[in-house]
Amino acid sequence: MTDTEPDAGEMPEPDPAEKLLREHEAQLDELIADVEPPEDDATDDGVTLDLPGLTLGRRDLMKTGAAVGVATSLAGCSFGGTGGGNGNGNGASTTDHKVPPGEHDDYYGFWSGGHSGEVRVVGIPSMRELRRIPVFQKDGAVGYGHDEQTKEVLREGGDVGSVAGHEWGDTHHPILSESGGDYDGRYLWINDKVSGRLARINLKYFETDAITDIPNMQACHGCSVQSPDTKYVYGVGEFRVPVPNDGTTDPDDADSYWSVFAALDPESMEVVWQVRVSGNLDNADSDKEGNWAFATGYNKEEAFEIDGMTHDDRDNLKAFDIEAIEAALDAGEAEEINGVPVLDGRQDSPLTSGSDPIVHYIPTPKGPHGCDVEPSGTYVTASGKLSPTVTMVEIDKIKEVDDPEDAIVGQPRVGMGPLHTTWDGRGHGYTTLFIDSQIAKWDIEQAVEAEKGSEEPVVGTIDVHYNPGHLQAVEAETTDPAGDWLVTLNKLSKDRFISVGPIHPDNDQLIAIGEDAETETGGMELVADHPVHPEPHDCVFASRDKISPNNIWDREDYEGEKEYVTEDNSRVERTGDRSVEVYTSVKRSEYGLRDFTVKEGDEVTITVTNIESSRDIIHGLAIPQYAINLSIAPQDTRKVTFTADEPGIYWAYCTYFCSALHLEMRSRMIVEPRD
Ligand code: RUQ
Ligand code: CUA
Repeated sequence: MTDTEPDAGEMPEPDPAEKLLREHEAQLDELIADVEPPEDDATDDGVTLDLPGLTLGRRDLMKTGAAVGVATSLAGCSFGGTGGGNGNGNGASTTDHKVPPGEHDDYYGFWSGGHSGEVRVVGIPSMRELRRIPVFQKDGAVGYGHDEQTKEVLREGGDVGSVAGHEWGDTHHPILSESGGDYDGRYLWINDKVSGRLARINLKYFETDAITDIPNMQACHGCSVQSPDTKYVYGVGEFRVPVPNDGTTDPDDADSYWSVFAALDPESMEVVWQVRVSGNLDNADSDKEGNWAFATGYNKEEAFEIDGMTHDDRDNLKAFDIEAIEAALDAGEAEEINGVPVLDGRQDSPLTSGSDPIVHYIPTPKGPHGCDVEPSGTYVTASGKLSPTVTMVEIDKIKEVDDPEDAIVGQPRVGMGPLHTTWDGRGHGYTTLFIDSQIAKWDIEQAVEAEKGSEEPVVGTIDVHYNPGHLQAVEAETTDPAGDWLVTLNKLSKDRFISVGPIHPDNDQLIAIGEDAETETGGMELVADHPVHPEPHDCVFASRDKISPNNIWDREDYEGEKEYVTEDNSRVERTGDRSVEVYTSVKRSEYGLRDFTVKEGDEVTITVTNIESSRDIIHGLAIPQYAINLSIAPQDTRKVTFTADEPGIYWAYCTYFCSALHLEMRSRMIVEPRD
């Protein structure tokens, strides 16, 4: 008990983290209770994993592992009541992450916002939230989805409102465009796990400029770009869905459910190809040379319920051979389905056998989750989730070996519930341990040398609070990570902050990783806790000199037909019996038109230009009775079209406090009755 927790009466409540572990174990017990243990180590398709030093029986993976996890956690952690200190007892922080007033952060951090459907921009190391970029839903704060240009982005992404799931998004994996293996500051892509959608943010303006609704897919989960030059952007379809889903499918026919791996063109955002695979897909990454994409997955059983999904001992890591895929497309092997070419990459497809399979299925322990290629591009890792290990595949071996499992060259035992792995560029991996509530730091080369299943490669662990999902080190997805900071995105915060009611914030923690010390933590030092609105999943960091947004709009970048409206050409133009165009400039503290008159029933288009050229002077135009809410940045022009169906006089006002005369800054829309 800590004094920040509510008084639960006479009985002392079990320590929250301990309770969580017990619950988790109980869940695992329940999960495996009805499942027959396998007769031997063979899986249904006859693949066996002979890994010295590691028992991969089902009970070892799940039940025993959980028990070990509990023991380790109780011994190694100091749960609750330790305030902001480092749980491993290193005392006060010596690593200063504070950025003094007026000074700038070293890194841009881009965070997914989960089912808030947005992307957040956070400065590192201060952890200050700098902005939120709405992606999959309207946002009144910046007028996104209120003007015609951004309405069109949402419309293209699947008619907001016409499909229930398109009312919002669930963003997980932000990913930056690359040139030569480094971030080039042009774009950021983000998935939507609600629907099969992928969106692009233009980093010149930090605004969403495209959303693609990917056919044949529900739940675009993993998201990655093809290094080193962003040849493709990948969207990974997690759920298996009937194609077509028109009511003709036999619900029990697993073969009519699809999960696809999709490649999009980074510029046009069109789907270039899809590969249909066996089992569910999860996370993705690419190699560093443009030859491979990888995806973890689960439910190789293709079952519909959890007990069936967890029946076998193993799942697999899929390696997509880009050259073989492109050759198969050229050879006309694709079938066009709902407008996109689809290759059959299922395990029993002719395209996955022979000398040049388009997909290699590499067997792994059950339910691999995080899929991460380390900076040198030698190994791709699949973090165990249900196994206490990280599986390391040597990329160059994938094509060489006859038996795909021979490409597995390391399998360090890192702890309980490994989810995601990141890199410092000095030869270490860092893996989140969801069940242990820790991060394990391990040595990449030692992990290859050591016996599979050995704990030896682990050089230190640090407690985090609590239950981490993703973690990300600065610039870890480039070939040359900076290696000074790491952020862990913890799913639960529990007692870390004053209570704000039953829906708690998540807790993002900043960890200094610049020093490789021979301490219990291997030099990792916890330096800050940051509460976050639910629910970020992942983040990505770029050095601040790699991103250079515009501070005001450049007229050459206007999207579509838009006039730059000056004070002098502010005007009302009748374009038809029932249509009117209104053009107005805006500046501190007036609109080019102090009022404008239209007729009842007119279709009205208002075009507004912010003629300011001063940085950070934004103006709004709101007419609440007609749900008009524009935000116009300096030198930008935005439009909105609506029908003026109710006669009356309506104030149009500015929504940004832009000057001492902001309150007086008005215009009037007069809607005359049609006689
Ligand atoms: S997932 S907590 Cu959506 Cu990236 Cu692993
Ligand atoms: Cu413009 Cu207030």
